[in-house]
Amino acid sequence: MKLFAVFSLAAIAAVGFGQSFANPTIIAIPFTGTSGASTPSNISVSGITDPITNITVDLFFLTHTFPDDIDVLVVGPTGASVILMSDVGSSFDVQGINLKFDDLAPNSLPDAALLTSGTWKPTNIGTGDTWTGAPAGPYGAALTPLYGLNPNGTWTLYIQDDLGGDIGLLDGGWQINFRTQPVPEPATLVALGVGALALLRKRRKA
Ligand SMILES: [Ca+2]
Ligand SMILES: [Ca+2]
Repeated sequence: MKLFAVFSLAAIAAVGFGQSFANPTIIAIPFTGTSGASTPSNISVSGITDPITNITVDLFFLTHTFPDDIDVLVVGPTGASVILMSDVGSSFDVQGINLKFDDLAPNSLPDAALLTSGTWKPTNIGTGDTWTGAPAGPYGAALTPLYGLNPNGTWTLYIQDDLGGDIGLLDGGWQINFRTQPVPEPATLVALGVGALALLRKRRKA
């Protein structure tokens, strides 16, 4: 049991902690323009003190009859931003797909093919996107530059539909996920080292 506890602490130190914050409110995506009463959609983040090693964002149950119309922007509490997806997926209808955005994903979303559920790099095709009510650009293209900024405060999702005709919705809202790397206190490191050494000695004697 004691050995397990030591290894568990080591494992936590290796992979870090995950914390997620969600806003499950449905966001309607109208023919064109911002998304009605639910936009901007806010998530309040608090209590993160350790350095961030990864940020991902989930969009839940996206349905749209012309995904190329959709532009999705996230703005953090410092004003730093990232375009999660814009002008991708062409005219291929999507129904209830789940998209996770992660800089570590192997691929970007397709410009001219069906969007499918999965983990993707933030993907923006073209330039010059605007979001009604959002801070002025320029906007970021990746999540990595946000890792070193204070994450506590209000994160805002803006969805713009940039062409008439064709509508959709984000039926499950969205979520932001942080992975943090605890900074061990020197005393904790010493205790871990002494504990592991004592266990090794004990096992050798046994
Ligand atoms: Ca449209
Ligand atoms: Ca674009």
